[in-house]
Amino acid sequence: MTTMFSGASNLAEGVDRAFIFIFSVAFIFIIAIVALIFYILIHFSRKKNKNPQQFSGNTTLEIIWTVIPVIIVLIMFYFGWAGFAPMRKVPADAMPIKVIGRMWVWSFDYGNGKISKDLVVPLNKDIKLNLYSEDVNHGFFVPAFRVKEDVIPGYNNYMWFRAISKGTYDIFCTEYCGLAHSGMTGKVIVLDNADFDKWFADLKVSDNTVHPGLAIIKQNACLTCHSLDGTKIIGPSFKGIWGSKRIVVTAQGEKEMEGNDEYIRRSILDPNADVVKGFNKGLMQSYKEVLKAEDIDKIVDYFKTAGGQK
Ligand code: HEC
Ligand SMILES: [Cu+2]
Repeated sequence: MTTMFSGASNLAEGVDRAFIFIFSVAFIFIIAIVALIFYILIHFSRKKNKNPQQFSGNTTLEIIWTVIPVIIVLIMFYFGWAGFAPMRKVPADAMPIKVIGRMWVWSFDYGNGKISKDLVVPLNKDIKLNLYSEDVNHGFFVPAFRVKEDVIPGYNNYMWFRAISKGTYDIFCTEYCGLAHSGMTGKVIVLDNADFDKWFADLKVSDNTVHPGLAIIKQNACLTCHSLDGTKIIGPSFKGIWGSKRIVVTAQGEKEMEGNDEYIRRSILDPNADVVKGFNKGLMQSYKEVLKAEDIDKIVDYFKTAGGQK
């Protein structure tokens, strides 16, 4: 069935209806106003009207140009409200998924041990997204679903939707959240129920061509801030991190630290305790809530055995 509404979620139609109405009114008005300008320019030109006249007050006209816009604006409000109200009414049996925004990556926690960087959802099922930020303000936006909500640290925001057509759709961050904000994108993948169940039950990390520690580093987007080839990005490169010396700034002053097991663990769990000299405090957030102890073991092992390179 093709209609004028092409959004991929149940909420899209309400948004599109408001948009189409407001756009049509604006379109009709711009045509009418421009036409009127030309009419007045020609009809009331000096050539045709040698003697200027003074007018004042016209009650009929004033009533018309007050009442008609009020009605139009109230209709806009009606469409806006009718599209918006259902967005805040989450069905009681919606499937909850936790969305975590952090500089500059989205991740989706399904609560069964499955954490994904794509939002995978079953077709025609109500989904509730609980939106959390680990650091600054982000905005979670799926244009094809016509849903968008702010993701604010310390405030548990939410959204819901039901995907109504299979496919892959873009996710964007719509609050400027720092250097790589424009790269803070993702995908929503809408699957059949059977495919979704298979995906949902499969808990192993699929990428086995790379070191498991590197796979975890990639999944958690550590590489938006850390390179593997020695280049400084936002943080120090991982290249040669194992066994090397660096100066760190602590509350007690500067000291030299070696890139060993204990230091790397602390850097990941409590990044702002020892801040590498020449880099900024407060950019890297703790991964205490994100990485399991065995994930960190794998990262440490990757640094130890592969030296933090490809
Ligand atoms: C938003 C940017 C950012 C992200 C994402 C990030 N880091 Fe960092 N990281 C930094 C900065 C900046 C520093 C240096 C300041 C400090 O020590 O806190 C740092 C320091 C480190 C250090 C110490 C490096 C050294 O040479 O002493 C390690 C280890 C580390 N990060 C690991 C990770 C891991 C693992 C991840 C992903 C799970 C990660 N970081 C994600 C910004 C980031
Ligand atoms: Cu963001």
